Amino acid sequence: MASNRLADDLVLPMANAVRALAMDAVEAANSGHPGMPMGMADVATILWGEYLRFDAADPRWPDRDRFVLSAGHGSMLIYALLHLSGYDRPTIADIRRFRQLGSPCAGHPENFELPGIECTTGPLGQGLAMAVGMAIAERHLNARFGDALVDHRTWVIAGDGCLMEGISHEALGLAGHLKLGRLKLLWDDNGISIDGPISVSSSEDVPARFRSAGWHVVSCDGHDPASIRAALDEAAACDLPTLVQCRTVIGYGAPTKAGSEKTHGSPLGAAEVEGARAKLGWAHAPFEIPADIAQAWAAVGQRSHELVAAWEKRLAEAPADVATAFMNAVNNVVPGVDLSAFKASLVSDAKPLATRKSSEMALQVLNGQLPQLVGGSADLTGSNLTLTKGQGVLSAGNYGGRHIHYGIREFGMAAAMNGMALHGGIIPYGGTFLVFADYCRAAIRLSALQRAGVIYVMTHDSIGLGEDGPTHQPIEHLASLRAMPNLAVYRPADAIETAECWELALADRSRPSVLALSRQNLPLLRYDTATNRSSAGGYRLIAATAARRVVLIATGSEVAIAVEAAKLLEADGIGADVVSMPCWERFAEQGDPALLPTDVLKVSVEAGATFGWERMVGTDGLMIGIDSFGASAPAGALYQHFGLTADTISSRVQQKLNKNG
Ligand SMILES: Cc1ncc(C[n+]2csc(CCOP(=O)(O)OP(=O)(O)O)c2C)c(N)n1
Ligand SMILES: [Mg+2]
Repeated sequence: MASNRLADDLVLPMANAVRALAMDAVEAANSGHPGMPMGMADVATILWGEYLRFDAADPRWPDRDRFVLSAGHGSMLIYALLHLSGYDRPTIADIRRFRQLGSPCAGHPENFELPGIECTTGPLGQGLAMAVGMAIAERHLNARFGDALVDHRTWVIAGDGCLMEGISHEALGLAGHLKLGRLKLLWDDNGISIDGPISVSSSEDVPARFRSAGWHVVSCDGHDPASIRAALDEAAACDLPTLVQCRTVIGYGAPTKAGSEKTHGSPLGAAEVEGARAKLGWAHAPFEIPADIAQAWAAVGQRSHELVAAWEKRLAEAPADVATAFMNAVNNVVPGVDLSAFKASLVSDAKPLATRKSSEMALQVLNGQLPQLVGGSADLTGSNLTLTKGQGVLSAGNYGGRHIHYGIREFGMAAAMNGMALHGGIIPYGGTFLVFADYCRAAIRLSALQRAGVIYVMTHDSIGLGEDGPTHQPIEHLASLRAMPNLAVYRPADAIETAECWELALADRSRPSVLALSRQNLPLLRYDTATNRSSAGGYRLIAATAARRVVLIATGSEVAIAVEAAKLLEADGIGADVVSMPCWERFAEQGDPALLPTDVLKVSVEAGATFGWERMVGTDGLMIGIDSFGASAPAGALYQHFGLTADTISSRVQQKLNKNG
């Protein structure tokens, strides 16, 4: 099955080169995790040396196998593999500066630092869940472009921690259901985590768990090349997702600490390192790789040259439109979308629509224009309105479908979408209720950190969802999402803004977006469609008629209420601007600060926590929102109860103006 075998007498010294670099780099940094790379060095050497299809000279070859180090704390493993197999970076100088400011060899592997690092890992379990997304992307693109262009595997190394995390349940359940046979998970079964033996906290039968989810399971002695090869052969040949249980010794080679949690996350110390060198028969100075081993490793990085050349030839022979569509997809080139006719139809109909509904209508058009859009929902398809006509469902029997039933797996969905976006070729969007953004939050954070342009369709975005009550009503969610760096949070006010926010989210390929959408109908507020006014983050929707004394700043469903409140104020001779602010982040980047003048009362109106609105209204402004949990009642009654009505807003503004004198 493997394309070639490493010479038997080379496997151990090649693996020892990995071990030595891991020990030495952790020693130099006086911090890091030597145990995992030392334990998995033999498995990784055989995987990279004989199975993984990659070309160090062409790290972005679209049909490369994906390798995910889900146990990201073992980052020195991947840095050593990349360096030894001949990637331009990391250099040995980079590795000497492991974990230091400016070194691409960060504490945990970061996809934006080094080609060859497919995703950022460290938060345990998420690497595995992202790999599921990569494996979905591979099958989907295979269905779209055929075996000639897309035919690769996704290999993951995960530790006990990854498999103990709850997200592993979601990830392996989804992978088993979708029969992702190209996904191969190598479990570093060393029986140890930070607190000591795994038995202090877990008694579960991990292989049985995988089997029950539809995976094939093989096991091997992770320090015996023949056993590793037999397991990897079986895994590679199997058309089910496969768990390869690799029984290993953490810190393998360390004379007194091997097999103990002491090797997990701290330097071994000079004496132990010296002892390990002796035990492993590695007589070389720190960071020094002898020429024969360096050469053997360099050959590993070059062994797929012919595969790449053959693939390039197939690409060149493909019909021009197919080749262009493929390269545009994998390079994340988003051809301009055209929603002008759609926006014109919204204006001519001018009927009230929930923004989740206008999102669905926009998607109907967008899905026709952008074949790389792949949607989905965590079992709320009919509520999130993410599935459009003709999109087709992606399933084990139809990988070409473009909508995924993720099941009730919000975190798994979000992480899978990260994997799809990072694999390339797909722009993923997926839905759940905004309140469950918290279930996805750790993956949203990784979208942002990894610069992955995932689009989160989060509906039922306030008390406006009504009767489901406070468990389902987001309060602090907008504020908490806005607090996250490199995430654009959109809360459109009507159908036109919804279309605009979709345009912006699609164009933004290096940061994720959240679209917070209403369950309830909202009137059309915008009749001008020539320019995308949401792109500035906030804009003056209505200008004061009387002398301006107030600026009302609102988002989403509260913009229409602010417009009514402004009318009441104007009727009393108080001039009021209304600013619609669908996206704070864009407003900070390119909004017009003159919209928020210092000499008038500024008032925020949003059906959520007021936390943070001081930024817009100042400490002397007025913040109208909800700083408690919601309640169970019809939406209209809740808006009354929480004072989010034109009457209440207008009288609170007048009180504040009177008090200010
Ligand atoms: C979500 C998450 N929780 C906690 C940690 C901190 N952490 C890093 S490694 C680790 C133990 C992992 O055990 P295992 O996967 O068995 O790694 P090994 O000790 O075998 O290298 C923990 C708790 C983390 N990185 N991510
Ligand atoms: Mg372990």
